[in-house]
Amino acid sequence: SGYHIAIVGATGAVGSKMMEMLEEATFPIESVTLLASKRSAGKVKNFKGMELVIEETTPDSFEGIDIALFSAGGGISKQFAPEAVKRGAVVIDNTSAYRMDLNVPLVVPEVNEEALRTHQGIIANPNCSTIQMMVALEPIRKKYGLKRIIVSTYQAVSGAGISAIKEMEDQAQHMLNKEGYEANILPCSGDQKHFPIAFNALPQIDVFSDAGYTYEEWKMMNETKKIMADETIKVAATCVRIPVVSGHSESIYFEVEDELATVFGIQQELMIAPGVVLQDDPDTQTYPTPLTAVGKKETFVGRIRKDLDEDKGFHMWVVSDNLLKGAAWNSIQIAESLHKLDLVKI
Ligand code: A2P
Ligand code: 11C
Repeated sequence: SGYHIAIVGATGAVGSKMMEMLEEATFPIESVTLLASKRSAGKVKNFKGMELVIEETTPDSFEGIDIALFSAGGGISKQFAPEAVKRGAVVIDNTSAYRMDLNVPLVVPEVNEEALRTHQGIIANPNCSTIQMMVALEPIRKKYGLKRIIVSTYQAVSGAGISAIKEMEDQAQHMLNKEGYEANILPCSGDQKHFPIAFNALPQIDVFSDAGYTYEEWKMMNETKKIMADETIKVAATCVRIPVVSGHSESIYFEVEDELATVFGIQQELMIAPGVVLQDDPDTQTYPTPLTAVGKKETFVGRIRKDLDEDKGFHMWVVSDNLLKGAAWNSIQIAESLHKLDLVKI
């Protein structure tokens, strides 16, 4: 009578939020299975007043599961998502493991919910910084067309997981106490050098890849084209980590096709757009910040203004909770959409 749901990575920064968001889901839930590594097996977490015991993730964990939400790193998704699908589950994967696979829909429900109809068992949740950019740009693209995006991000530390948050807090404490400090995780746990994030800004998220761009930047560029189903949109990204716990911010320059586009017209579109909250009034210093966006499911937009040299160019500032719309909430929304479109086998 309801779905059997599994969360892989239930102890992590995103997995914990998935549990919270699942508590607010409107589709019927029969059971919730919490999965993590062997290290966490036996620990207890609360869901809707029930005590659930965390289990180690194994292929058999997915027996009888209808919807499996993955957020335990790309390697775990590669290892276990096919096992879950083999056992009849539909996988909503919050890692980058399958995002660019041709057989895998990459979905932001406000933008391309219909892409879910082609799923073959695995659905990918886009990167957090891509998601909030898509939510803010899609209404503008629909009305005025979109030719080009140049984005710079100001990304929160929680995007790199719980251990990165702890590292930032420790560094800040030590620096304020004028003590020595260590850097072992950021900018990227898989890279050779590490730099402090407290009182700093790091122009590297994930490892470097082709043409001098990092993977995070490539994700934003490639995922945008896939989600908007338009290979011709020009996209360039610079991704920067700043010492904020949660809430990614983005400075977005974009060029539209329609020369009749105005700031007022864009504001009107964003005011009625799903998932968007417009906070844009310089006279009253109204604009979004990470601290005001954190804990909310929406994407907040402000500072919309025309470029002074390029007729069809505009700038805006976009903020969203990277763990919610950027990850857990978008995944639960995908599950809601799958239920609505009757795309879960049960
Ligand atoms: P665990 O807490 O047992 O290590 P974060 O992104 O916040 O760092 O969280 C990563 C998540 O991925 C955690 O829930 C973590 O569980 C989980 N994880 C790590 N390794 C494995 C594994 N081998 N199998 C399943 N889950 C894993
Ligand atoms: C960050 N965007 O803020 C990353 C986290 O591809 O799902 C998410 C990485 C991903 O560090």
